[in-house]
Amino acid sequence: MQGDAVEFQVKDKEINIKRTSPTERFLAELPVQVAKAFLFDGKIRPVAFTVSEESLPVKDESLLQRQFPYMKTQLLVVGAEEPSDKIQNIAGKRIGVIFSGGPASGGNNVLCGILKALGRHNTLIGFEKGPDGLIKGEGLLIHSKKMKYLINTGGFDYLGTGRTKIDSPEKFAAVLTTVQKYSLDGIIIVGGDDSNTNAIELAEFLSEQQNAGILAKPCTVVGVPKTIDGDLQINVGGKTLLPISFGFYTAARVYSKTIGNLLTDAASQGKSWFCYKVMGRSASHIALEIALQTRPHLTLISEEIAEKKQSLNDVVTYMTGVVVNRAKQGKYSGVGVIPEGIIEFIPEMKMLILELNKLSARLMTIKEDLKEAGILAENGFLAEQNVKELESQYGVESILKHLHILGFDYKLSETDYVVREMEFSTRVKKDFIVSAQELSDASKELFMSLPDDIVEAMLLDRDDHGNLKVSQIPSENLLVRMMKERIRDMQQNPDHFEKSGELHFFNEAERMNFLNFVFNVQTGFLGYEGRCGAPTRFDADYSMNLGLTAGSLVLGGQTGYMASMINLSGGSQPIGIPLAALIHGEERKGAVKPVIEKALVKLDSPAFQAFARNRDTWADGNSSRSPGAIQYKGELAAMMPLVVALNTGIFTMEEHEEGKYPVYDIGERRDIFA
Ligand code: FBP
Repeated sequence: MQGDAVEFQVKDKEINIKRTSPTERFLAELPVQVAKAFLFDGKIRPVAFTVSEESLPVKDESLLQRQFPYMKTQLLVVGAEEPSDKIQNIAGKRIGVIFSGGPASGGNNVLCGILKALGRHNTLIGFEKGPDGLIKGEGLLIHSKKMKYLINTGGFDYLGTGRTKIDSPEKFAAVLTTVQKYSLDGIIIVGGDDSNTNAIELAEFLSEQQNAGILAKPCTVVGVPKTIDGDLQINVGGKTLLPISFGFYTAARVYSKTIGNLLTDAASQGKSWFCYKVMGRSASHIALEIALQTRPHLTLISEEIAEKKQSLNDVVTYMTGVVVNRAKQGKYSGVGVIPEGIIEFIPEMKMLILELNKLSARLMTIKEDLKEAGILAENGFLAEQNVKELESQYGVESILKHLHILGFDYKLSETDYVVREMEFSTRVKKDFIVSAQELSDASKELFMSLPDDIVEAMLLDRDDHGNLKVSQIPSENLLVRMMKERIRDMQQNPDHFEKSGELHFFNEAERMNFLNFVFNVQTGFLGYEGRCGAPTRFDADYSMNLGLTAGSLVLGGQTGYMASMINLSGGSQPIGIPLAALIHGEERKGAVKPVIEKALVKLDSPAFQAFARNRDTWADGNSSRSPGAIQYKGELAAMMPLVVALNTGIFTMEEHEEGKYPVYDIGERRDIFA
């Protein structure tokens, strides 16, 4: 049983954030905006939340009842009836915190916000390397002296992060031990959709433990919306409850600066194209924000491709069309933006990935079984064992087939199979997979036609949450290769393409421009360089306030909620969003699992509509923009993400056309050390 006064030891880790550059020193002093709700007599304090009348519509009622009976679905708001001095006098609480998933700028400001909310009489304990830290159970003290090193820095380099899913009875039991060891009253999980799924599952589990009398006091769990992907956005009945996740804007601005520079380069040299993939996993919010910021010649939005059921061939036809139209006008350079997750949105690729995912999930089970049976050793495998015992389960044929797909060769001796790990060539791996007869005919054909680098990336192990590692798939190379082939065919046989209607020249000059065109193209990937830059002022302020909200939620004993700030251009207010309302069933690792639904780009959203209305004009290249470096001083520092400004009605595209920019207003600018 967990007692109230457990003695505990917490490591005080030396901080490795040195802040020696002039910019870092400047940012250490930069005050952040704090919402009025958190200001009491000029001091930053936690707020008390009350349960609003409003219940959010749930996505899957029966799933909720089955899996999350303890979780609530009402919104939490700062209400007048709950006196804030009560929460401000709370003392002796111990709150754990982890970062989870990929890094995003603003994470350290979340820590500062939580610290500020907890005040001097409660304790914040960080666990390193994400959920693994909670499982391992070695906490470190995060105290206010660290704030001057952490505030307004990018990255998670103080606490670290990880992608482990808390998904087995052993892992849950280990977290319970950590909760008991540190006598935790709350845990804050700073993460994306998968990490917030971890949060609600842990919230439910810890509620059960308390109800069963195993935990003597409640330990609540609260999430903070983090991810550069921007796919945590919540809008219910036209009301924005979560405008964006923190970290999105910084990453998008870092990439926009580079795309803006490439646009200027393309216009300067006039002879090369740049086709860049940009991070964002599934959703294309980042690609859309970059497009609105820089107006490149060509941008793909995955959600549109899926909605219009465009095939790989259709996508290549569209892209080639933009390049060829420019070439006809003698414009031989340009910039294309490709969203990271595109491959999963092209219907035939999606089908292939689903089939490969199923195969991969089964292979993992078989691999575990083979290990358990001693046929495969833990570390690198060289085992000479009789496989007879597995015969009854899978049949020898099946084992051998799967061993091949897993990358193992075998030899049959008198009594034993000798199994050995092999580096098979991609060609051989492809043959094994196809011979396993697990793919449909259409997928088989597509799979065999894909180049080796794409196949290799598709066969990589899935992450702990069952996600394909889309950042490793060089989709930009695949598309460019296909465009090159198409343009070469067109140039070799223009009459044929003219007859089929795919090529049209208004005059001889256009024809000559096209025939003389050499499609020089460089590809690139903008990804990791955007995740840990110093936060924009928007992210710095927003994440600090999310930290204050999360700290207030745990102090108030709320569980299964995600911190959010609404009304970003009007002073801003903190709210708590019930995670239960965001859960739906989704296929992961070959089975349907409860997960938080990702917010994808909506084709009827004002941000997408603004892009769609203008992209043909932007293809021309005369309207491209270069947003330049992130600003910290002056009016440009107050800029906010265009997708948020457009989607929440803060700003219109017409104002953007006029050269105005959207600004946010969270509250009052404060030196948080005071
Ligand atoms: P989170 O959603 O966990 O914040 O991660 C976002 C992301 O940066 C994606 O855009 C990208 O696909 C992925 O992480 C890359 O992950 P990894 O760091 O494991 O390579």
